[in-house]
Amino acid sequence: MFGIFACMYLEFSQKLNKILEGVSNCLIIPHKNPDADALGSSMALFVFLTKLGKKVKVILPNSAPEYLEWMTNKPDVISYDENSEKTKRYLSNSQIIFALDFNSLKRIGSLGKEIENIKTPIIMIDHHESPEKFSTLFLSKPNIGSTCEIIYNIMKTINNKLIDKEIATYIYSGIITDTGSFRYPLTTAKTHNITSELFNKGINHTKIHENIYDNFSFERAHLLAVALKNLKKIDNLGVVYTILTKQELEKYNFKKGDTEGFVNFGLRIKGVNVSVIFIEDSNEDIIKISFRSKEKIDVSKFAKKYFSGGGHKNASGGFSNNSIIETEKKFIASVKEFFTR
Ligand SMILES: [Mn+2]
Repeated sequence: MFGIFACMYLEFSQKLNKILEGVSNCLIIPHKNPDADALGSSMALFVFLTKLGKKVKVILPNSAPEYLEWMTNKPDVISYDENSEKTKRYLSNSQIIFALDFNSLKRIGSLGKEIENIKTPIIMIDHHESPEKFSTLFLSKPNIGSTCEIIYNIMKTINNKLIDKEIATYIYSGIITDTGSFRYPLTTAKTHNITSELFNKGINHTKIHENIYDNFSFERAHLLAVALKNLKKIDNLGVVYTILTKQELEKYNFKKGDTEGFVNFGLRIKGVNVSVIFIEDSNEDIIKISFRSKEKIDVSKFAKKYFSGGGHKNASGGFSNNSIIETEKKFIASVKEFFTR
């Protein structure tokens, strides 16, 4: 029907409010391998819509990592990979679908096929670059640090009084993870204003940080040590990278989410502007790649050009179908081509 780029919260929120008036069954879908922003925005909206008197379900394309299970531990939250029949039922019952923290159906894996041709209106709310057109109404704000910040503003516009401590806790979780605890460039005075409002809702910020960050298993700490030990640098270009092989992951009993944040450590080295991690995925038989960079360097362009990826300017992902050795070779050559121009 209509899409809106860079529209005002007020305009979007009013349109959404109007749509919600005629709707009682809502569905929320975040991206696959959900992080705290995807889950935070989904769970905040879940509670908010429930308080508005709606019946709400959340479908995760795959289940949340263990350290974020405290966010999703509710009977109305299911994962598609474990409940495909229930998912289909929920899909056919829903009158509106929210797509949160992603802007391309590729980001929800095989669940994308289930909603590709669905007639139910889809509302997309997201902050990644280059949104694809699969939604009925969308709010795309690549200049905002987290989807949680966007969804907070929408909820605040619709009914500020409904925002309680639980909602505030989810929102804070997404904000801190997607802003790197308020240090990434997209952190603004507005982000801090929102945080102040969340504090006034009674959040326990210390506890939230502990829940999200102080949750390493002993083996995960060892796996981090391996990732740091494997770190290599590409001379004079301020680029470092590391590799975790299948064998290393197995040795330290790798669980989904264990390598989260490892790539950021490379940026702590003086003079380093780009940090990359290659992780051999034995399930999908590909090498998953994460890219991080400092302010001016756009790794999403690099990821897109050489490794079929994309994402944000300073935080992107990609993959390779080749072997580790070939991938590493290609990477070094690409870095030399891309960063010496
Ligand atoms: Mn996000």
